[in-house]
Amino acid sequence: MSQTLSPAPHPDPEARRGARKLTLVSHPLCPYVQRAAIALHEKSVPFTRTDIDLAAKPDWFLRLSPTGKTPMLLVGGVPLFESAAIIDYLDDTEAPKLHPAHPLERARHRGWIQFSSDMLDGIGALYNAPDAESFAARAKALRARFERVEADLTGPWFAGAAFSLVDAAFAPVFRYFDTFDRIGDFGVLTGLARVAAWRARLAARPSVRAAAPADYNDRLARFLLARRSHISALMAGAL
Ligand SMILES: N[C@@H](CCC(=O)N[C@@H](CS)C(=O)NCC(=O)O)C(=O)O
Repeated sequence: MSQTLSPAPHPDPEARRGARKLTLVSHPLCPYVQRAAIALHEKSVPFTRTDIDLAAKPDWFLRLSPTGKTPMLLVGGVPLFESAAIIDYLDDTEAPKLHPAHPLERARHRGWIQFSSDMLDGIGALYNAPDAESFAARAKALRARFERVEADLTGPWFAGAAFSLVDAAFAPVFRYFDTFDRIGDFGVLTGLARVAAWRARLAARPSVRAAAPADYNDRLARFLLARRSHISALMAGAL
């Protein structure tokens, strides 16, 4: 009887990692990339980060990525796309687990990760608002989402004592406000005490600090100024 055997895993963990070299294809300002970088750091997984110019996407990237968006994680040459799928894969393959073990809780966490993606869309809508009126309406809509977060947040991390992928997904949301706060108080986070404590805790987490370049705030400020939107006009006086 013939038998098909898969090769035995190499006994050396470093050699095993080598067979599955990880490259995170990134953009310095991309909040979705930060999710993956945070998960990799939390799991102490070595990886190479390759930044690309999203205004002039390289051919190799377009060939590999069906969406043409960052992040893309190359796993030994296999392209993974969509940040939620990437962090799920990392959680399936690398310890410690950052998703809850219970399927019901895990599904709830995935819902909150999608909620944070919708908030990133809301942040994009805010910084692209063309005038004061639309800016105020978009700030109000974003605040309503943060009020919902304030109500559902357990603390000290989103779901209690353990740092989870929901924390990894929200950290880049808050990072925008480090730059927004230099421009003005848009009333989005005002008076949300539990959210404020969570934001401060996330900002101090080594994985969160390492997920964006040191000059992130200055890069983001330049990006916002170039939008020629309402926020750019506010910045002309504030920065
Ligand atoms: N749903 C995607 C969103 C990724 C995304 O929007 N990436 C942006 C940069 S932060 C991008 O690559 N934009 C370039 C483009 O859309 O052409 C995910 O979660 O990975």
